[in-house]
Amino acid sequence: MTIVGPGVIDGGGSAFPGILVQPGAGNFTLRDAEVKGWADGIQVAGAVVSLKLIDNWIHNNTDAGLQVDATPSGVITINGNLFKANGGDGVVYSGSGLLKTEYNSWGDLGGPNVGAGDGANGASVDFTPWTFSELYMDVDPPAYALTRSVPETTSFDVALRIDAAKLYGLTFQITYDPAMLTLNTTTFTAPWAGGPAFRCPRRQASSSIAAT
Ligand SMILES: [Ca+2]
Ligand SMILES: [Ca+2]
Repeated sequence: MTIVGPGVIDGGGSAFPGILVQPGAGNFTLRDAEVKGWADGIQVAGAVVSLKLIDNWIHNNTDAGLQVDATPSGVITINGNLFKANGGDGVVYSGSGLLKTEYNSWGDLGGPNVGAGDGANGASVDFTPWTFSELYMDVDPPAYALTRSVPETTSFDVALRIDAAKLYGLTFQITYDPAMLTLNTTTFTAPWAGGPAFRCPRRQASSSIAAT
């Protein structure tokens, strides 16, 4: 079975798992979905053959983000997911050996089990290396703080900042009300353009926006 987003699977506080993969299932794939508001976000309730969880956002479930109850066989690919703000661990694994969950994000630059990061038991889950990205906008220069008042027709700068680790790349979308603002220019400077691929906390791009 394959579920491909984008889309939200929202339990609204349900006591059940958002997705229950039954023992004996084969080739379950979940990609580009948001799973929130359940007990376990995804429960793999027994041994399955091949499992692919790619680029999902699994957050704010009251128990585990992903719970795998037995040892899977075949091709196991669990990459590019963000496990964040789940009540239990981000990933719980009860099978034998280590469940490979490399190149996922856990909600903290430092990885799982620290700061705001979801939990993961290193004795059962291989979560190293992990990724991280957090994009945010700020007025530029930042001394103006989060809000800034300008007269109509005046241009001002905003900066796009990111805390990130071990990403090959990322995409983002800036939205604004074209009735209120005009985008003048967007400037990308190194390392946004061809910069270091690994560990680049707090990089900056700038945009000039005019109040119309
Ligand atoms: Ca559970
Ligand atoms: Ca590893």
